[in-house]
Amino acid sequence: EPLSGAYYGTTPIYYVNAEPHIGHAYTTIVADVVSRYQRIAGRDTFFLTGTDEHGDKIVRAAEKAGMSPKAYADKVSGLFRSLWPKLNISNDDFIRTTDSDHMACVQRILDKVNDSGDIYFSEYTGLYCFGCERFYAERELENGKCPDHQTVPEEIRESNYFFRMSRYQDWLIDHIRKNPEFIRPERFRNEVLSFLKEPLEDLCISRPKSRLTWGITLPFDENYVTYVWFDALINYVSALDYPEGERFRRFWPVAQHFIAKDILKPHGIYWPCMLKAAGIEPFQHLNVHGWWQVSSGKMSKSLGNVVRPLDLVDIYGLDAFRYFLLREMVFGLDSEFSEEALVGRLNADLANDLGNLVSRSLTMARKYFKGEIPDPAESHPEDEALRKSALDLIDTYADCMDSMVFHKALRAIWEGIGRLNKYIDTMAPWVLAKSDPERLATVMHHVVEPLRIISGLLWPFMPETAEKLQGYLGLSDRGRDLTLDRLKDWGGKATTGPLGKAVDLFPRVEPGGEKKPAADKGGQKKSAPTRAEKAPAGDDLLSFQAFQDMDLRVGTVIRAEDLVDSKKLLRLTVDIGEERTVVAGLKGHYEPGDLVGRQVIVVANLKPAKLLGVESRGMVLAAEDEAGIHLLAPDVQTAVGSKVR
Ligand code: ME8
Repeated sequence: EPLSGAYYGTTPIYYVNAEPHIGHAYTTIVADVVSRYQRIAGRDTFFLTGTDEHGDKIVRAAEKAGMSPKAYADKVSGLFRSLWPKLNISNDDFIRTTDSDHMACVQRILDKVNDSGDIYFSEYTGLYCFGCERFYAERELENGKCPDHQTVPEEIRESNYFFRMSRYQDWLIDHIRKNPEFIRPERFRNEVLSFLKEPLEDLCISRPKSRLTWGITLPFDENYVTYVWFDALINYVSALDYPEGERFRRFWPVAQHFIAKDILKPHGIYWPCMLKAAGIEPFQHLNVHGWWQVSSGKMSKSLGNVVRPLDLVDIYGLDAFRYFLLREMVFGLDSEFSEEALVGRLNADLANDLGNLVSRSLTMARKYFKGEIPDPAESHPEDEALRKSALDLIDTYADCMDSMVFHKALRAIWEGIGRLNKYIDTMAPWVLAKSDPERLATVMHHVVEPLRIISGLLWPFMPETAEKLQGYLGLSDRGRDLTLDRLKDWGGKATTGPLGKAVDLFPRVEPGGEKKPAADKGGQKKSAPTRAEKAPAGDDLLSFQAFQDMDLRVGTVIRAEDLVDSKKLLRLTVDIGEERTVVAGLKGHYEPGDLVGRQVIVVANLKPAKLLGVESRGMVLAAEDEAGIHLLAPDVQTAVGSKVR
């Protein structure tokens, strides 16, 4: 739906009983990506994160650490606060529930709800889980145990204050039904609705000070502190200076919360009811994602399977980490975290697709025009098609971002990268450089403009990389100033200066983080290796035996056919003393007819592989440069089957 000119996004405020791990990093990065997106969409944005510091859980963790709750909360809250800049999180505020403004705001809301008759005092006996800090109804337990902690809850009898949540059940069901996007994606909306089929119980919102003192004192009974969730949820409005604040007026109507499914119930049920009781409009959207899991379990401190964000950032770089989290997880579903998958994406999507595109484009712009591309001449249909697809990409991207399907937004950008790489291959600027300088300028324009668009769309995800790229492209508008509207301004020349030199944006890596030696880049690199690239040293050197193990043979192509379903592949039949079928990526570089009779070098002892249903038994050797792919062959006709040494 159309948003107004403002946007407000929040993360959960994290408990200070444990160090941040990639689960916390994920939600916060998602909220950051969306905030940055909203900024380039031209909206006035406010982005909030913070820490949740009261309650039993924190007291127990502090005791374990031999510290007072306040000193302990200061320390761990500080860990979160100092982590975020390292992940390039652009939050506008960081709230702590121990802030005096927040505490005063909670008391004000409690008074208001109490005055309107929605709070009552009552004796209660119930099953209490200390891990969750809440009472459980029998039917919520699994085999008598807390479903989250797998511990048997303790029976506790005490007098407490209760919030008449049951009063708002019908209103809430109605609100969720009328606003299908209130809780999204849909599976979580359904989960809340199905929970609301049972009668809603009132919520116990106090803890006697005899049991817990680390909390906000109830304004109407100083023998009690506020239940931690009734305290914590209010952060979302206290940070906006509810009720009088200008921020509250401006941003509350467009509030969006980001959480994982573990805290769906407090956010999907308690919070809207609390707001209603306090006379505050409901938030706009609750965006719920799944869990990052490690070896199929939820990450948790007690299981000792925590993945620490900074360890990964140190090894692979921040933007690769941010990209991976957003590309890999489907928002709303669980994902398995694996370092191999991260490395795979880094090498394939970042080093190969994006890195190569940027480096070859800028290299050509500098080589052919010293970075100043002249005005384009008349465009051809292929240029028009590329331009249209690049502009359409902006809309597709915005749709995906508005509906929280980040992996699709990224996939769309990578399809754009693929189209641009293909356009370069087809237009072959290196050929035009020799034959048609005017056409070359037009083509290079159609390379640079989509790159500018891609840099802008990448900024929310990978701010550092995008700004680097915008620098190479000589753009005067960068980062948040390069808005979606500006991106649509194709060829808006005023913003473009001379193109700079691209450094290796994303070096390829091995799992564990070793950068691959330059000579190993092989086919990934489009430009010819220079003399400056040294041979790898030590362990990276190939043994003589390893080379000997390769069975390289001279062969003669006896048949070559088009594989109709493939954009790249031809099927060759090669005589190497016996007939071999070899599927090779030569389409577009060689006409099948021209290959027959040619000599080639075949890797003869390669494991067979099925490509498009054809079994390929071997590979042909070729060299690659800007002009394309060139088959290797002996320099005089040589007997088929001869070994290459
Ligand atoms: O619940 N996968 O704080 P918390 C994905 N203080 N996200 C994860 C995750 C995982 N494995 N683990 C944690 C609290 N998260 C309350 C919130 S809000 C008013 C009060 C993320 O420190 C995810 O966002 O336990 C989840 O909802 C949140 O951390 C829970 O953080």
